Amino acid sequence: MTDERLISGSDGNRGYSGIPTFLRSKICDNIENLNADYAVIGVPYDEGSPFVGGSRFCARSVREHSLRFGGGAIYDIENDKEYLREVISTNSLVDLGDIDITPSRGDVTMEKLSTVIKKVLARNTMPIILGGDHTITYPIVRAFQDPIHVVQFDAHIDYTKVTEGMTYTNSTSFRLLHKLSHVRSLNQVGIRSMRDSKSDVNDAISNGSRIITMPEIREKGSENIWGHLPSGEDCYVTIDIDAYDMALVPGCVSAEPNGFQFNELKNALKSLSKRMNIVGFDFVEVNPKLDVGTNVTSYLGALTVAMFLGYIDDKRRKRTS
Ligand SMILES: [Mn+2]
Repeated sequence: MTDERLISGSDGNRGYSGIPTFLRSKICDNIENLNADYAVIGVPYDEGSPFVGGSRFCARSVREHSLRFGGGAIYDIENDKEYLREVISTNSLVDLGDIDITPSRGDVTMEKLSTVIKKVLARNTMPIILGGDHTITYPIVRAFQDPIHVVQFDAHIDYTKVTEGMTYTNSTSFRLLHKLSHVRSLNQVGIRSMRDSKSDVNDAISNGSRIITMPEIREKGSENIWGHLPSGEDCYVTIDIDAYDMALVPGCVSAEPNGFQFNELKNALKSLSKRMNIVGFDFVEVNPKLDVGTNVTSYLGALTVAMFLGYIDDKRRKRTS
């Protein structure tokens, strides 16, 4: 028994064992001591969801399903390549836990979120944020100071006007962040919902948004849709799980047909990370309470976040080596 471990802390040795931090990364519980390339932050907030609540459990469930990636790396047989091995083994990815939530005070909670993102950026660490609903992208983006392009993968433009004082909702986020002076461009990709209004779409376009629809993505190929973005500039990315096709995401309240297939989103993220300097990203809108028994939507979320982080890190390593 001498060389066997009796207890494993956050490490675990099976998909169902260990304390669920993202990809079993170490917990950093004092942001002032943060010393890592990447930090995961959960935002268990769904008070901005006007329809069915439950995405407050998204971050926890995505973390849990990230434990299923064992072996200390993400391996892609399609190009026989391992991602994140060095990141994981050197603890350059850490998990900061969740934003402290003040229930029924979205304004207070979102102020905390902006403050945390500012502190993470001040430590020269890339924030990776797990929602929560899509409200969170506006408070995140406003915490950045340098000019950035914003790329939103989504079925909806989330561009409604603020009415009845409802600032922090998942449908107003992109109208609000589009007004921020450091947002150089807004690129809304995969938009297809017939619940978006013509007037909101017109507003987005007249404010300069580049909307890329599914027919355009399929005509060009999802790796060839970034030609309008100035190569190498800073870019923040947000991925709404409903960018994926309805059939792939049973645990998503806002799912729509004719969305991204897995390989299409994979190629879009890979090519975007090559072209732009990604400075952070968020992943939102999984509702584990609606999911099927295997929680495939959370698993798809964990896979998407880990894969995109792998592409971002791969590019950073090539640049510094
Ligand atoms: Mn959205």
